[in-house]
Amino acid sequence: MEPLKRARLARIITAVEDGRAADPALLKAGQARLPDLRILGITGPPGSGKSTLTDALATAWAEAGAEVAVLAVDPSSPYSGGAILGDRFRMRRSEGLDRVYIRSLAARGHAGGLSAATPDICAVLASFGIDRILIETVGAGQSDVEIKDNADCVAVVSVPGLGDGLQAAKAGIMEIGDLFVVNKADLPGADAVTRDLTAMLHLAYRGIDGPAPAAESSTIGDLRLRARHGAGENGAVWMPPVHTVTATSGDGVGALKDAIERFFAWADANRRFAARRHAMQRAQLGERTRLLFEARLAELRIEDGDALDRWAARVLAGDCLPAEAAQGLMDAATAPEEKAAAAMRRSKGS
Ligand SMILES: Nc1nc2c(ncn2[C@@H]2O[C@H](COP(=O)(O)OP(=O)(O)O)[C@@H](O)[C@H]2O)c(=O)[nH]1
Ligand SMILES: [Mg+2]
Repeated sequence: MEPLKRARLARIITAVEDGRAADPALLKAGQARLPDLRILGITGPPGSGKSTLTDALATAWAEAGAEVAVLAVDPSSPYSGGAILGDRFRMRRSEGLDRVYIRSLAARGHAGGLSAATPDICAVLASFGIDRILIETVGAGQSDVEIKDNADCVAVVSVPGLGDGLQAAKAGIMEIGDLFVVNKADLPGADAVTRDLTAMLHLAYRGIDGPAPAAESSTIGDLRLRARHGAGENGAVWMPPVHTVTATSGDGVGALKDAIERFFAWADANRRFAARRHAMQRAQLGERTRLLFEARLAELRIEDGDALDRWAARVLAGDCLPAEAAQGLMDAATAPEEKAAAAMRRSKGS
C-alpha cells in the first residue's frame, strides 16, 4: 500500500475508533468485498508469543501475495502508549512489507469498545483491498469473549510454564478455538501442554459424528463445541487440531498456516463460513443496538432533566416496581414523540 493510501486508511480507522461514522459509500464497498476476505483471531495469555506468531503469519501470507492487515488489540495500552512498542518490535519481519498494514487498537478508550469498532474497521480494510486480517487480542477479559464474534477462525495460543497444561480450559476459551497452538516448543513442558490439550479435545469431541454422548456425561462446553464444529452440509466435522510451534524460529509455523487454510476450506465447503458470518452479524447487531440504546438513554437524561433520577425516586417511594421503571425508560428511549411524552408523564407520576 502506498504511503498516502496508508495515511488515509489510518485517519479513517482513527475516526471509526472515536465513534465517528465512516463514509457509508466506503463501508458499502467494503461490505461487498467482505465475503472474499478472511479474518483470523489470535488469542492467548500475555507473553505467549501472539505478536511473534502474528508477525510470522502476516509475513507468510504477504509473501504468498495477499494484502494483509494486523489489528493488535491490547486493553492495557492506549494507541500511543508504551506496551505497544513491544508489539511493534515483535512485528519487525512483517512491518517493513508493502503488503502488510499494522494497526494498534485500544480495547477501551473509544466509543463502544472493541465490538463496536471492529466490524466497521474490517469493512474499511476490505474497501482498501485487504484480503486477510489478523486480530491479536489478549486472552483475558472482554476482548477475548468478543473475538469469537469478530473472526472467521480463532487460534488459541498456550505455552508451557504457566501452571499446568489446562490454561485454555481454565480461562474458558477452549470453546472458541478452531485451532490450538502450543508455542515455545523450544522450552521444556511444551509436549505436556500439547498432550493435555489433545486429550481434552478428544474427550469433548468423542462420538461427534455418531450419536451424542449421554447428557450426564457431556458438559455445556462439549455441547457448544459440537454446535460450533459439528456436521455441516456434507456431514463433515472439524476437530480442532493442536499445533506445536516455535514462533521465534518459525518451526511448525508453516504447518500451522496450512491448517488455517484447511479450516477456511472446510468452512467454505460445508457452508460453515456463511453460517458463522451470520452468527457474527447477529452478535454484532445485538451489540450495536445495545450501544444505540445506551446512547439514547444518555441523550434522554440530557433532554429530560434526569429521567433516571425521577424513576429511581418513584421506585424508592413505592410508586412502581423497578421493572416498571425500566420499562418506562425503555418506552421513552424508543417511542415516537407521543409515547415518549406519555412515558415522561408517567415518570413524573402524573
Ligand atoms: N523461547 C521462545 N520465546 C518466544 C517464542 N515466541 C515468542 N517468544 C518470546 O516471548 C515473549 C513474548 O512474545 P510476544 O509475541 O510479545 O507475546 P504476546 O504478548 O502474546 O504478543 C517475547 O520475548 C518473544 O520473543 C518461542 O517460540 N520460544
Ligand atoms: Mg502481543
